[in-house]
Amino acid sequence: MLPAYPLAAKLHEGRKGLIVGIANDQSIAWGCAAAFRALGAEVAVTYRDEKTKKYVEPLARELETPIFMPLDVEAPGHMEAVFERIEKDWGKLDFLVHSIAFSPKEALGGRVTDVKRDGFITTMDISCWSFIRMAHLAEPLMKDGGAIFTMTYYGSQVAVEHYNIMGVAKAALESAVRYIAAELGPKGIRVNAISPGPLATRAASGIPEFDALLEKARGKAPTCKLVTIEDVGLAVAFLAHDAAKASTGDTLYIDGGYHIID
Ligand code: 0WD
Repeated sequence: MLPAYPLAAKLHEGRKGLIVGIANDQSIAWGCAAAFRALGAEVAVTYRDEKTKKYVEPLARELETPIFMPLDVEAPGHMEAVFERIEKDWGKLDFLVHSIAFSPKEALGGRVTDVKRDGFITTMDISCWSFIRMAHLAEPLMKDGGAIFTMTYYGSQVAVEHYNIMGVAKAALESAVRYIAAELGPKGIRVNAISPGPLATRAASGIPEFDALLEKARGKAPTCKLVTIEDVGLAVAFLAHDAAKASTGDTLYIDGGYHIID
């Protein structure tokens, strides 16, 4: 069920956005899609492959999404096909949420010092380059300006145990956000990274000892709580609104204040 937010206005009525990275109803991307839809936006949704389609399809129905397409960022032409369809059906795009990351088990599970070239390239390709490419494809559709988001994690800033090569990819991603924000800012396109605290999603299940990370987050965050996908979704929807029109190029932490505590 879509959440009923205590906000009188449909803040995103008439706006159209693309959300990439829903794997199931625990996904951060689902939290974002639900928030945008509840606030009046139309959302296009993608699924990675036939396996994930069956989990994403009912969610797409709930969102009344008019564009529901496969998108594997490693598959040649997939990204282009999604943006072409958006161009054809909508002729514009107001916001884009990139919420995907992947690292092969042997790359993620080992030391950064030992990472093999293949694992490094796949990690960077799916977790960072796909964002750069999507920003490139979104630019011509954001004729009246727009807002672009990607998901990062604190392991980009400090060495977080078990986060390993993904921390390196997230540091590159945050840097890409700054450069793209600088480049697209004059066109009224804002670009931000969102850095949520740990959430028990499918992607997170690939990180060894993730439960310990959750416990640490709960214990250290000034709010004494874990964040939820609803928290992240609402923050992204707020940042996509003109109310946040002076915010770009930043990494916004939605982590209950975890990162400010030593
Ligand atoms: O604690 C967490 N869960 C945090 C996640 C804390 C801070 C940041 N993040 C980030 C992740 O690094 C990622 O960038 O948030 C983003 C979304 O992650 P999530 O919501 O935790 O993960 P999940 O629900 O598993 O969705 C990630 C999805 C994949 O799911 P599956 O389970 O099907 O691998 O990323 C997608 C896919 O749907 N994905 C791809 N999509 C297109 N092409 C690809 C690909 N090649 N690879 C993965």
